[in-house]
Amino acid sequence: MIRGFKKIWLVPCKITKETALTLVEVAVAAAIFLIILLMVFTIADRGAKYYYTTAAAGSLQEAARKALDRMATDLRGTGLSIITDSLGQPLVEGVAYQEIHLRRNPGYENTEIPWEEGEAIIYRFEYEAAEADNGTDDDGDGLIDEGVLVRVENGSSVEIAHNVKEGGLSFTLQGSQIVIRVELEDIDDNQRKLEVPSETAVYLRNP
Ligand SMILES: [Ca+2]
Ligand SMILES: [Ca+2]
Repeated sequence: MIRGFKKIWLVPCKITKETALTLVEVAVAAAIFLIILLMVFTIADRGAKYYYTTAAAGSLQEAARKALDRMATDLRGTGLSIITDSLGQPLVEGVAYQEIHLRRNPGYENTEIPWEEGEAIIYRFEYEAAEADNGTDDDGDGLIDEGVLVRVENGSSVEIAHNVKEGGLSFTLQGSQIVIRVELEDIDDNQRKLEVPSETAVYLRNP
């Protein structure tokens, strides 16, 4: 009699215990699954952000490289005494100029270079058309007082780089070299501001 009672009493107890344990296991498993899922999404999101930032920085570097190559080609075809500042004065060593004027070598004539016949070229920074020099973002692109790098040849101008940071263009005479520096900026798809400085040094062959 007592044995029978024990049997009847113990069976439901065992089922309840097992059921409760299973529910706890399911809850724990679900929680672990959610945590793993969250971690995967976080890593994937970071990866996507890193990709967009790297891609945007890469395109800025490429744009700066093209502009630097263009300016370097012009500078290699000129002479140290031919390059002046915006007022026509010779460059002073170590001073960073934001605008330079030069003439390209048109070829030799009786062992002399008739510089006045070479193309007159100017490189300078100008503010974007819808952007004024006022410390605010007038055109709403997230960049403040950004500009363009302009190349003027015999009076006609061409923009050779956009998103140039204010003060981000300079030409510095160092010995017989000119160091050209361009800093471009942009806002990437993650709304992060990128600033990419690039520079190159050009050795001037002509005096
Ligand atoms: Ca702007
Ligand atoms: Ca502005």
